[in-house]
Amino acid sequence: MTSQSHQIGRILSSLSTIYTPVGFEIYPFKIGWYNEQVGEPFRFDLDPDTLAFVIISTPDMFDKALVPFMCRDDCTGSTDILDKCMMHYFSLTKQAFPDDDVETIHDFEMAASRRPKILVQPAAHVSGAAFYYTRRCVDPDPWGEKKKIFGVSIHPQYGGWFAIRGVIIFKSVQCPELPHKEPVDCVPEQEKRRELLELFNYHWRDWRFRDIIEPHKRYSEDQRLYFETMPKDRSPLVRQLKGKFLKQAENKEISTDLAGVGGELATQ
Ligand code: B12
Repeated sequence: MTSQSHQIGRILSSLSTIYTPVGFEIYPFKIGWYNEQVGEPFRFDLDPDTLAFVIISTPDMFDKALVPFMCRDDCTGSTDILDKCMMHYFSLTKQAFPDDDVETIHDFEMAASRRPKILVQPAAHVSGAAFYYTRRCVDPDPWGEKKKIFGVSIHPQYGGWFAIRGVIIFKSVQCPELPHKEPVDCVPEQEKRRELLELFNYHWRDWRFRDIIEPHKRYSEDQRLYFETMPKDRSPLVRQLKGKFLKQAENKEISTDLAGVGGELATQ
């Protein structure tokens, strides 16, 4: 094993300790791979071999990270509790690597130009995490130039039942030897791709695009209800989720150790 792959292995293992137990997945990529795919304004002015990771939330994240976080935080279901929870988990990486130049970027962060700081779908694609389907992969294009069609990423295990939460960049770590992993093309048929893009663009509220392949796991009823409910109406649901979580913890159905949710949060 070279010292470089040893270093990447060490970083990956620390990140796994933080993210895997609470329902996230992590995938390494090189900044150069991302820069090659996105337009000029989105590129990073970094060495192309710079090491970065995409962070994905699986259906388990809700029960393992968000609900425990709600229990610790004095939360009533405000819009930003999810963002706050993600910020907390991203900050754990900075804490774990105090001597490295680490930049974390969330999916919701905007640059001064009001553009997203990171396009997470291309990042997930180049890391091999989830195939990014856009109109470019439907030939001939059935929609016509004037129609705006947004692209969608599909995960080989979770279909559309996941989210891409952001990236973590290790600015001082170069990884020229990192092997490139192609994403799994789980929607190879042209007709299915058209259907996927139409479901995502015109019917995303009914969740059907997420089932374009048979997923290993979907969002739970609780999770769907939570996301379907307007933030202003979430308080009763949040109370109920907290009660359910604490009862399960009491009955030892789940660990009472709120994995990674530091005590300092109670005062935040
Ligand atoms: C802005 C935004 C919106 C806007 C505009 C949508 C859009 N795609 O532009 C609005 C508000 C409409 C929106 C809505 C929704 N969104 Co939205 N949105 C975003 C956000 C923040 C940025 C997307 C963006 O601006 N793209 C800009 C354009 C220019 O990028 P692009 O089309 O990919 O093209 C560039 C490159 O990708 C490249 N390129 C082009 N084709 C290809 C092909 C390949 C293979 C590659 C590698 C590169 C590549 O060239 C282009 C030039 O740079 C992302 C999070 C993020 N930070 O990325 C979430 C995101 C795309 N949204 C998401 C979701 C789920 C939704 C909603 C369902 C609502 C929701 N949050 O539940 C709806 C559904 C869309 C709809 N029908 O309205 C998810 C999609 C998940 C997935 N499985 O793909 C994302 C990734 C958020 C996340 N955290 O997971 N969204």
